[in-house]
Amino acid sequence: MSAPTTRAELTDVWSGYLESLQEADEYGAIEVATGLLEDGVPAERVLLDLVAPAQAEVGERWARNEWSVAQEHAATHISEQVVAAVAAYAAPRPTRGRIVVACMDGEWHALPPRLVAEVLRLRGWQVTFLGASVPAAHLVSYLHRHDAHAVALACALPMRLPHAHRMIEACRRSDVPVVVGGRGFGVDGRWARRLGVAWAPDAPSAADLVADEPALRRVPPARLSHLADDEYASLVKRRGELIDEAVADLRERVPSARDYTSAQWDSTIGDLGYILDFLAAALYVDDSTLFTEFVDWLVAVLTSRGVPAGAVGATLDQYARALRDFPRATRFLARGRASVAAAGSAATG
Ligand code: B12
Repeated sequence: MSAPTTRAELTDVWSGYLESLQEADEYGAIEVATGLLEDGVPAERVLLDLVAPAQAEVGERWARNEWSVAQEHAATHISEQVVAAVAAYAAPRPTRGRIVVACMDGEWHALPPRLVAEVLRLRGWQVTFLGASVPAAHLVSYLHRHDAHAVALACALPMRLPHAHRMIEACRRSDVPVVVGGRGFGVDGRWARRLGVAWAPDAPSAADLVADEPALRRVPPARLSHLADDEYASLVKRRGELIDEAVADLRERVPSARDYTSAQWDSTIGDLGYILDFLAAALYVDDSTLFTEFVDWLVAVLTSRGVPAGAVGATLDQYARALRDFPRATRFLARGRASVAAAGSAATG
């Protein structure tokens, strides 16, 4: 068989690959990837047209409750092994400066930036991959000790954007140019622009950008004057108290909540916290769509697990009562509420 030459042809191989992920067949998955390399498919394509879309599909199956968390973890582990096998096969020698690649503090999605790191390596850069959740202070001290041409920071969850901003600023103080990426900055990178930082939609664009230092340094300033209203800071300060109030409200409103197991409470409190963290991030970048996109996602995930959309709506109402003195938060919560109502009527329809 000749080597697949188009993305569509790779897609055929992809279904076999996905089956290996589903069956947790590590050797099968590695064989598919190395088979492509042996057939002459460039390593970069194997990473970006096979491993990356398969991982996105893993996420969709988890979100639809078709795959368990354990299946997702097994598949992700296999993808990591595949990336390592592809990197070992290609074994590029660095001819250019050092790029430090790291996840934002609190960010555990290390595989997407790992793919970026390998693509940068394939393009000749010497890459130091620091992996998941790197505290800002440690990143900065690393940058002080090692001469870096640029730092590439990853963020998969928009709720980490305020942390991302602090980290970007910390790197800038070390005079190292920063490029960011990952779905946390929005599909079109609009929240990166708000934070005043260079953004790349994918690994090849990141590679082009780091090769163009003037472009990397030529970024418009952050537009965050709305933070003067203090809503973001006050919400963060009141986070614990707001969750306690929402739990009390839930106990009163939903009699069956009194019989929740501790695991059910853990996940409920986790969701109550996520709602606030996404609301806080939306306030930080002053964009209600960050919050409504999250609400849509949460409703879809919960309804696929048998939790009605109304449960999210009632929590948003509770937060809206508690935050009635916060005009922007009130507006964002109302938009989230409308999104829940739309999802509810779509489900009924
Ligand atoms: C694997 C995975 C995990 C693993 C990560 C392990 C690891 N080693 O990476 C674990 C189990 C830790 C995890 C945890 C969680 N996850 Co998760 N995860 C995923 C999953 C399935 C795959 C991620 C991946 O590898 N994607 C493949 C890459 C290639 O795709 P990509 O992001 O588009 O990357 C490209 C570009 O964005 C860009 N890019 C990416 N990063 C960077 C960085 C730079 C610097 C640059 C320049 C470019 C760039 O280049 C890439 C290649 O071209 C995604 C689904 C998805 N669609 O991605 C969910 C997903 C991201 N997770 C999700 C969620 C909700 C979570 C949790 C909150 C779940 C929970 N309740 O605990 C936690 C949060 C943990 C945390 N604080 O970080 C949601 C996020 C939804 C949302 N509304 O934001 C997703 C989308 C799943 C879903 N469909 O609902 N997750």
